[in-house]
Amino acid sequence: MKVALITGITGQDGSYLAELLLEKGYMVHGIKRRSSLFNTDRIDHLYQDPHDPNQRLKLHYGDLTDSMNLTRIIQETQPDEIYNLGAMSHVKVSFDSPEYVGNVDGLGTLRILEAVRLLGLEKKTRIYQASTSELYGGLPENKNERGFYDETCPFYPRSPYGVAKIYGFWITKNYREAYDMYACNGILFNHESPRRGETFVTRKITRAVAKIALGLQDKIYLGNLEAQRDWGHAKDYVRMMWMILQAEKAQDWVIATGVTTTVRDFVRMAFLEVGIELEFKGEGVDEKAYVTACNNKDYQVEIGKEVLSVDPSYFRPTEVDLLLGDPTKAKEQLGWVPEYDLKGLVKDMMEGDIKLMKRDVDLLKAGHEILKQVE
Ligand code: NDP
Ligand code: GDR
Repeated sequence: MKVALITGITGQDGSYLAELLLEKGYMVHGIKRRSSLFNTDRIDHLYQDPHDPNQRLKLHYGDLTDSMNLTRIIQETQPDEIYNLGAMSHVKVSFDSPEYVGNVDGLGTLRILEAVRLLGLEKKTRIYQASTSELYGGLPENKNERGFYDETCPFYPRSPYGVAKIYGFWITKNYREAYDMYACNGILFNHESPRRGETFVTRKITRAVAKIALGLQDKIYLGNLEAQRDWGHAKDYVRMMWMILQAEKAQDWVIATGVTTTVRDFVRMAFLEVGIELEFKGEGVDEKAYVTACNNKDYQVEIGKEVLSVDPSYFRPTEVDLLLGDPTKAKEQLGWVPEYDLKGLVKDMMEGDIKLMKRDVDLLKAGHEILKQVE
């Protein structure tokens, strides 16, 4: 039985990857952080009784800032594959805690690589590093001749998160070259799902749209509506993480859809999913969106209602304006064929959030409190 170790197993990608690897018959070990509340919501459906002799999912307490802990877990589990997905992954928050993000997202990667090397596992253990399109920073002059970012384009990170991840990228490549380790970077563009963290823009939007449709919230406040992202579905992307580690030769790979969309259009698509049409008026910080039609009898949103305003507190000190990936290499060499397009992604996320928010409506009716926080 193949053995995998996933850092960040409690996150969006970690949860889908754990599902995939269990389906493939792996023994899956995951590192979770100690927290004062349960933080395993996304993997609770995979829980297995530790007393079951056939247990194939095992969680270990740990942290990417703790070398001794990581070394011990790797020694105990002797993994064939390590997926280093653990990170402080929020770009805006990285401006608030830049040192921490450097430690976890940058040095954390080194700790994994060095533990594998010190334990003499460098010929056994394959390592996947969760690199990111944030490395490119969205500079127009760095695109390839077709207008996309691919594996040959230069990097120019625009946040402490991007800068920390660039260390992770290069130290992975360096260990591959210096010690002949099988260590790969997946340069993944944005990928979302119903399990996406609630403060990333797509999920913030789909949650708010569901709440507005059901009368639980009046409006949504967002930052830069002009930003453009290449959004795919996390389920498709974790399949590629696995494929990357099955390739004959360790390399770095861009995984993207090749389509880019503004935040504004994502908002439009999410509202349309529940039959609500919008009109955007004004510019910059004065831009607002109003309901022009409501074509679904389940939702009673009045025509003319203001449902979106810009709040500059969500702007970033330095922004990545546009991301658009060129996945040609992964398509040709790994057979990358995503199942979801953007419309399918928005539909999946809206269905998930409508279901969740209907539960909130029922809770309210029964006299319970519901979570009011939107950011
Ligand atoms: P999430 O934020 O959903 O998950 C991050 C995971 O890392 C969580 O399990 C979190 O634990 C864990 N974590 C955070 N800090 C530490 C730490 N100090 N030690 C150990 N674990 C820690 O991210 P995603 O699932 O979306 O992304 C997975 C990886 O891919 C990340 O590295 C991200 O930077 C990268 N990435 C993501 C993209 C995307 O669009 N989703 C695109 C490109 C790269 P807890 O649950 O306790 O918070
Ligand atoms: P990103 O994702 O920074 O691309 O990083 P996020 O969803 O946070 O932002 C995307 C774009 O939307 C704009 N935006 C807002 N963003 C948030 N979070 N909240 C808002 O209210 C808002 N309004 C507008 C942002 O300015 C930005 O331009 C994600 C993370 O998953 C990273 O870990 C990963 O590496 C990259 O994707 C690829």
